[in-house]
Amino acid sequence: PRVVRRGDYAPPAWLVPDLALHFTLDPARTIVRATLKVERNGAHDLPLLLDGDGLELLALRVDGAAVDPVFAGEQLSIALAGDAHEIETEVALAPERNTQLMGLYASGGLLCTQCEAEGFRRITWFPDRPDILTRYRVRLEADKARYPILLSNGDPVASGDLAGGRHFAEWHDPFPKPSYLFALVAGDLVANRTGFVTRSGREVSLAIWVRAPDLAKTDHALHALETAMRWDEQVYGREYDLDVFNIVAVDDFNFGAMENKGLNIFNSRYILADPDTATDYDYDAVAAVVAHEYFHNWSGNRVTCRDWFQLSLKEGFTVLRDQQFSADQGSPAVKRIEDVRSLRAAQFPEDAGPLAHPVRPDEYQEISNFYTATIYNKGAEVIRMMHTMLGAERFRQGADLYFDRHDGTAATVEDFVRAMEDASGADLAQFRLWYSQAGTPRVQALLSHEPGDGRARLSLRQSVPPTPGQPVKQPMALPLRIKLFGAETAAPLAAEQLVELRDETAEIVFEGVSERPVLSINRGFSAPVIVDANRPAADLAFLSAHDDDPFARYEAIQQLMLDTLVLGVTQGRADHGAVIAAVRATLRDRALDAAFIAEAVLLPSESFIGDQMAMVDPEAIHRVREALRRDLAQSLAADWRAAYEGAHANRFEYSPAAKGARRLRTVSLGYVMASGAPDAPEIAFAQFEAADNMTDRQGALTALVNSDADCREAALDIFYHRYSDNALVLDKWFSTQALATRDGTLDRVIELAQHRDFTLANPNRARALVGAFSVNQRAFHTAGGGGYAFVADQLIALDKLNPQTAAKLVPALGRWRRFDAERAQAMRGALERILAVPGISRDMFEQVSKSLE
Ligand code: B3K
Ligand code: ZN
Repeated sequence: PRVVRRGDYAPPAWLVPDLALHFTLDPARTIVRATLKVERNGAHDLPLLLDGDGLELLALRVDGAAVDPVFAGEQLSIALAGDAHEIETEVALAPERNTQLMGLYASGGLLCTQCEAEGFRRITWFPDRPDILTRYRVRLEADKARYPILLSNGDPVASGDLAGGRHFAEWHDPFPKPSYLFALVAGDLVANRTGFVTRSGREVSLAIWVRAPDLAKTDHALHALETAMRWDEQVYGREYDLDVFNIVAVDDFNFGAMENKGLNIFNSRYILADPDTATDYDYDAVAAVVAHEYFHNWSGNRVTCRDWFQLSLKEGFTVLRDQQFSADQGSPAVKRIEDVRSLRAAQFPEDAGPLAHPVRPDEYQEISNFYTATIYNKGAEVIRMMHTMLGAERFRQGADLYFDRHDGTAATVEDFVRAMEDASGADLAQFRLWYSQAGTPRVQALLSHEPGDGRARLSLRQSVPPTPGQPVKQPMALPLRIKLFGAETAAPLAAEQLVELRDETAEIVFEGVSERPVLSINRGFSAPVIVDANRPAADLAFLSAHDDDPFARYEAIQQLMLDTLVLGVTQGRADHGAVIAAVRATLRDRALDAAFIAEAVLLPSESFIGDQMAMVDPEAIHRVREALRRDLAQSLAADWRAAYEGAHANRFEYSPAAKGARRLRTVSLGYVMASGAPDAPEIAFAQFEAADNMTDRQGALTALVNSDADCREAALDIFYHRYSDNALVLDKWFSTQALATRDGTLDRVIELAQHRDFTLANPNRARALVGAFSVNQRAFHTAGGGGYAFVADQLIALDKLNPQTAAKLVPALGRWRRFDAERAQAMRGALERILAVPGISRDMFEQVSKSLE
């Protein structure tokens, strides 16, 4: 296989300062004419190399004269004598046959593009690498009735009618950009518009483009966009720079959204929201993704990446920025809890498995496989640690310096870290290991107390586990926020400290500690590490009631639950008393807000419990977790009813308080159902029917689908018929069943794959069934290997259509080392079967072969 290495980077031999693109759009056969102005970059006699993929080359001219194409591997090689030339190409493409959804493709009557990372080469011959910054002029021609709206990057400069019912539009983007940020959209679209005046007085016209029936579902996204634009001015001093900002929603999209300059293209699930069809989770995700793509205008577009090894430069930073934004819109504590939960659910397992890679990888076969939780979420944590160590003010100075220094260029991770150092005076030499070493560091923390001399000693020891290609690791720089509380008085024994652990071991001495201290460590999740503090249940219960850091409080109760569950699985039994008491106290604490309570009282997921064990026993984990759930449900039956009633929101409102109430209501409903109370299904069904919003409706449906209640099938039918014309809600219908914790889920999922509404051609639908099922630990690992065989069949079929989306679903099968011999063998068998398919894509080959190693 082709391997691309970071160390092989060389600056481009030729630059392309200007590009004119002319599209004659047609779904069956689109003609693209490109005129590239190229300039020799430095003294050399290398040819110009252009990338192309699946293009039918119709013409090639150099300085106006036709030439015969010469190919060097997949590239077009053009020998040029002078220092500046004009290259013209003409190619044909078939957007309607593009099932990969990379390059120019058709989606629900629209034509649209996706170019990141290497899709532009599927549109025209071009040096498709992010360090070539080009000014684009684009002319689009299309049938006017079918494609009345024609959009591209930058500002509109001309439009008009042509013969034969056709029309044209011309767009000019004044900002030189890498090819991965190119976009066009053609279609029958309507816009939800508003104006925005930037703080320096630029008037920007904002528009969200959708098909007419969806227009009523765009207010939330548009409002989020305005809020994000204002926030970036206030918090990062970053202003928008064009006269228009367009967003288009499309139904077929490989991931969430794309930050093309001035023309963001979104998966419709991250734009469309109304109370009847979107949950609170969806509303939050819409706002977060709209903000994320908008923030890329600076962190990604104005300053872009030199090469794809630097991907986290834009993604890690932009994720941090969207997390900070979302925290500012609601409860920062709950946002932090959610972010850490998803880091642990997606990134920690990645770091612990065969696909582990550093935040700045050293090599790849297919870059699409590196849009990972490590690049995004761990990358965000790494920058968050700099924020923690430098403080908000110095961090902002570092960010300003970074933007000023590198505006209009393609930069590196090293440039970012150096700007932070130069602006703050901090030494981040050792800290850089976070970019080069993979694996989640572990910290052992041991607190001892000598009442006689009033001293407490905290010994810390860190280790970073080996990962593929990195057997030995150096100690990292870990910022740990630490505080001690008195076990009797519940008072803090000293102010919080920010300890920077740099060596393998360290000892911190606290003076004047007269009462027994309780350790609160990694508060706010200040470092993305696994802390093993071995605290007894009593200390965790204490912290869950008294810690003044909300994250630490959440963490304490979750650790208590986790310890109890792991003990239950490994020892066959565990005392539930401490968990029940802690949950009772949390539920009854009037000072806590509902959203926090809902997060805190939810048991760790089956897969997170599995992640704690060297050998995962999915059935035992399910049994032990269900037993604790039932015990909690029955012991606190009255409390759950009270919480359920108390969290009754009257009419739908999207506010932090109303969201929190709905969340607690759904979590409580889950416990009411788990108690086995005879009236529980009726309560759930009543909520299902009476709900005036999707959060309550789907919450009730989930509770029913997870149960054996008779009305579960009726609820599923009602839901299906009510929303049968809404693809995004049907996705929920599929995923709710694929995630079900009850018996028989595998059979149901196999059946659903035959359903008339199931298709692998739509990535959202494929993920809703196959993706959701593969993270349902118990069902996916059903004894006999049927889950693995099912997923392998689906991935083999999907790879033929859409390799990128298929390859994303491989990691579940790659966890075979953590399962018993029989399961491991069946998982490997499934991987080997995929690998043996003739014509397997590069995307799948890389993921599957690495998973087998
Ligand atoms: N930059 C895009 C992701 C592109 C993924 C390509 N495989 C969206 C984002 O992160 O904002
Ligand atoms: Zn991004």
